[in-house]
Amino acid sequence: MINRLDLRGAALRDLDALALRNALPRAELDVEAALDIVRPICEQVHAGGAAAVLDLDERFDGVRPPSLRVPADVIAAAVDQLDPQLRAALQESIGRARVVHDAQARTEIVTQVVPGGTVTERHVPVERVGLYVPGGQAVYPSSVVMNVVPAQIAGVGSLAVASPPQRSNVGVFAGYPDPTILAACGLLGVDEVYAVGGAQAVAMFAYGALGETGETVCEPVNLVTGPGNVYVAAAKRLLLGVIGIDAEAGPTEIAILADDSADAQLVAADLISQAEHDELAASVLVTDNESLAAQVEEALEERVALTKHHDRVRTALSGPQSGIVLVDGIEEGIRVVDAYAAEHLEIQTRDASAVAARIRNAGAIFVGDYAPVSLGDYAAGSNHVLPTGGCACHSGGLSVQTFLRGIHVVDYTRDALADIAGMVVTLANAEDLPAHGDAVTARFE
Ligand code: HSO
Ligand code: ZN
Repeated sequence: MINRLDLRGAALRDLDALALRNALPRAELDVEAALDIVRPICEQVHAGGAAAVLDLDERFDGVRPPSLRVPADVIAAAVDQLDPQLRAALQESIGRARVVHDAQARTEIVTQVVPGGTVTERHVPVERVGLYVPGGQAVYPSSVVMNVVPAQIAGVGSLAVASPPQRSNVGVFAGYPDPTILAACGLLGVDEVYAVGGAQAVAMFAYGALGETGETVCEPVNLVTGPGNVYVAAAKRLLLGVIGIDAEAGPTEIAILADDSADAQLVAADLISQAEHDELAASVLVTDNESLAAQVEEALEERVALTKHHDRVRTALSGPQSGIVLVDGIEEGIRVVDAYAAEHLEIQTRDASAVAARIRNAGAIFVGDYAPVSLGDYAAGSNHVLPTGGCACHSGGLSVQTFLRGIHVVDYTRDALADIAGMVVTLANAEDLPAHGDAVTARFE
């Protein structure tokens, strides 16, 4: 069911980092092609405000919400009706995420560069954030937690959530987003929730939305975060500049680096766990042990047949984005997983901590037998919004920092400026920008 790629011997040695990266299995997400579809949708929202958003809800999600903004009593009802066990699990997940993200809070850093000259770095939260929560094939209250917790700890003053209306909702929830999404918002104290999905949600956040009589239904936001399908990614790309974004999330990925000490059943279970998300999800095993590879193939066959979403999982595992990569040793394996830069990387080897310490490129690293990606998805305390598609080479996951801007506050006395004035003039002249130098010398004439 899963492809094999043999990179033993010369096959790996002869590849430089880029060639290696290109040789590895990976999903291609054609965001560019989706731009043409998304552009008129964004224009429609820009021109038509709340009424246009509701029209698009009807067109794409097959239901017209009673109101674009979800009323407070509907959010309260979702919290009330939440299954007690799920409520306890969400609370635990929120609590653990808060512990980890609290530790990321930044303080002001004052640096005295010279006597009388200081640069202070202040960390100022983004004023207003729009969080997108998907609701098609996937309904993830856990993603509400992962986005809202760091934003709140950063001190974001105004936080709005958008999630698609669900055609199958009944009673008070009819025409609104999935009740578990609403309940997660309620538990986190988020009371501004909109029934809108896809590109139109990103456009609504970017432009804001006025109602029929010119009243504000949704204020524009400064930053949009949260995962979504290719249309959400395309809208983020299109509207970047009007808004800031976290990342263009692609299909989820798990890579596992394993040696002969790994348990094939656990490796198979973890590969399947992320394949469950999406037919385009990628599951990649990198190992130096042929017998483990064979055992994992066997275990996949057995386990896939028994898993609920077996069709989706089988498609993901047999797709070109998934595979078992054979390497000569763990050294070579490290090279391969570093080139791949997986969203999630599990290390199931001897001395797993030491191997993990050597990894440079991964969204998150899961060490040993007792840290499966599923733990991180829900309740490790770590964030599960992570860079996909190789973006872990240059980006990290969502954190408190995502919602902060560092602002340098420059404060020099007359003497401190006088001391450096000559060098500023020299540098300005070297760039043929003499007015820059004049702005300094003018202070001493
Ligand atoms: N593995 C997904 C997150 C998720 N898993 C949500 C389950 N629910 C991307 O990191
Ligand atoms: Zn997951």
